[in-house]
Amino acid sequence: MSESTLTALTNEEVQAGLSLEQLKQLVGLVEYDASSDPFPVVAQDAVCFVVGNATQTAQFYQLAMGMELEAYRGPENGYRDAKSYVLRSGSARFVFTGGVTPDSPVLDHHRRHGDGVVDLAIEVTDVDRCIAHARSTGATVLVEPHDESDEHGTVRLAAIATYGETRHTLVDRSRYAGPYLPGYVARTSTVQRREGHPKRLFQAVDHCVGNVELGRMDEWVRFYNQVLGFTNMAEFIGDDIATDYSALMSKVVASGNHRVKFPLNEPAVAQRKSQIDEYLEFYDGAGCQHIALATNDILRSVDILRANGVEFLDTPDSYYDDPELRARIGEVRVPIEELKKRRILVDRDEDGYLLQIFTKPMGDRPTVFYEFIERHGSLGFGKGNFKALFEAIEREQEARGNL
Ligand code: TYF
Ligand code: FE
Repeated sequence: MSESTLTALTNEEVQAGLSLEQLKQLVGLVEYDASSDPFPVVAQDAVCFVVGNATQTAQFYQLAMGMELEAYRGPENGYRDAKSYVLRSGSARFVFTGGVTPDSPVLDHHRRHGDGVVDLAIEVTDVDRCIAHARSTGATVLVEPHDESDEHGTVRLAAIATYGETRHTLVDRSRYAGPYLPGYVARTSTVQRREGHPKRLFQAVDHCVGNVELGRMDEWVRFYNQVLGFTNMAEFIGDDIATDYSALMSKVVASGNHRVKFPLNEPAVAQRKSQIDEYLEFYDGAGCQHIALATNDILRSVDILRANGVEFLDTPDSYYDDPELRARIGEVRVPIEELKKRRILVDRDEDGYLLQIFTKPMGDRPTVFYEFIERHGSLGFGKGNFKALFEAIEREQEARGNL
């Protein structure tokens, strides 16, 4: 394998002070040979949301989620239609857009879907090659490859459609040094970090999950296999879990370096209404269900997030008191009591263990939520927790009257 095909740090990771060693631990980054990859993916570039009020959402993500404002685009700099705020936490970049003019298409999107993810943007090394491959494998090209420039340089951009009204913008930012994208201006937070508040509550995006319509999961797995060259990861939720715990099926696809991981869920037919059906009903179609954020100190992050008003799913005491769980988990970095106090879940597989916790839906609709995950060798997604997790989700679903 030549030097150039080895996984290198992205600019965002360098800016965040992350090393390859840390990324192996945080998100399970692996070395791979990009030279034979038809669609070489560098990293997730941004998670782009449409929200009802981007101005206040940007404040919430600074105040409660500890993110830093990095860039802005809006009427003040010639973009009348909408306001967009770009926030960072480590290498993770979120963009929040809200409509300004009453006829903005952003507002049409929001009317239908509510707050949600419109774009899982992906950084690539060669936009034209990726688009040529995507087109030849049957993808819908929404935006043709083109350059956008300003005094800081040039980015090459294109976009392909994925599930629902979600897209993947492809970005080559190797010739660009400005704030986010041309058209944006640098903006820094006016929010003061409080005493004792750490620099960041998460360092990177670990995975982004898509909910797709009944019977369409395998179609979307094939899309990621054939169009983006993603490979299937071992973890999946099959019929067994679908009928025993919760009516869903799930498979995971990942980019060659595993920086980008996309689990895909579909509802399964069962006696009860699936959590995926609830999502599809309230999002009005397929879309991004949860974003998992990698942290190197989930205990501290959860304490601060809770104090900041973020609500997490509850886990019953019986989860922690189960001798089978204790035996399976063995030694983790803190006593189980510390996890129990915070309702953090733990799972172990042949590679190591992981700690994880899930928020309640973040907005008004029961759609998008977050997961916080601290990996210690495990490359999984918490298979051992599916039962406890799905029961917790179903308790919430029931409280909403949607079960
Ligand atoms: O990403 C995952 O696969 C885990 C488990 O509706 C999960 O976080 C799967 C489906 C779901 C919620 C969580
Ligand atoms: Fe997850």
